[in-house]
Amino acid sequence: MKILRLSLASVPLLALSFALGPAVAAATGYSLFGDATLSSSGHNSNTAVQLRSNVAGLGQTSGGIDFTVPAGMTLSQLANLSTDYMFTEASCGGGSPRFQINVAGKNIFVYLGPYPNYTSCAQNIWTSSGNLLTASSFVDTSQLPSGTFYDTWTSALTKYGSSTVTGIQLVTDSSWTFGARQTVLVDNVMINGMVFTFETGQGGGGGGGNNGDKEKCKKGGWKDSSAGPFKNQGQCVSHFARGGHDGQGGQSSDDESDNSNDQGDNEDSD
Ligand SMILES: [Ca+2]
Repeated sequence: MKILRLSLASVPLLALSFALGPAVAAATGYSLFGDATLSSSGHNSNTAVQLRSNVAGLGQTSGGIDFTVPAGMTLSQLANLSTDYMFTEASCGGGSPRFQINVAGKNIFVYLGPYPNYTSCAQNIWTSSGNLLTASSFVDTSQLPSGTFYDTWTSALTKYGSSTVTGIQLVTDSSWTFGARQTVLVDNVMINGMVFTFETGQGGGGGGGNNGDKEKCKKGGWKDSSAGPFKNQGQCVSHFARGGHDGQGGQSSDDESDNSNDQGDNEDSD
């Protein structure tokens, strides 16, 4: 649990990791579909994603998150899959919520909730799935050749380990089994080393300086900023306000044109 609780101080670390390699880059790579919305009640945080399955005729009957995975990743390279979740309406059952691991144009399903029925999830309490892909974890490979509903992850890897994973979704769509709306909040989805916290500005979009980066200067974030070192918050804000190119981060090679004495001029700008 502790490992999933990203504090504000972790944000610059994520940004740094982004700069060093692709592993964390996809932490911002997700999209919502169906009845899925950002919710202001995250797990020890400001934001989660609310997924809903509405009964037929009263809205969309499914909601989900589509995660971007690293290009070329094979099933055998997938070692960790988990999420925090909390039901606010109905429960788990009827085959959802579930992760869908896309391989060979089909899905491997990984169900949330207690084995073997994946039913009777509690309401209004955050629960961590733990890693759903341990060697003895059960996954549903019945869509694939030689697959079966209760397949172990080890067995799945033996059969399909070299297959490319083209995407991963987290879906809920079981209103049909409850005859009522099914609503679940999910947060801190972990796919290998990538953690999706759904917080505003997570990862900064990877596109260089912007307002999201500027925000990270606040509340002491300037001390840990990977773009630094900075002398104070104002200098950090100023750096990103200029698009991250003012040379205060030590890369002053070709920025002489606008170096009009920018030391300390923004210390109280916010
Ligand atoms: Ca969150």
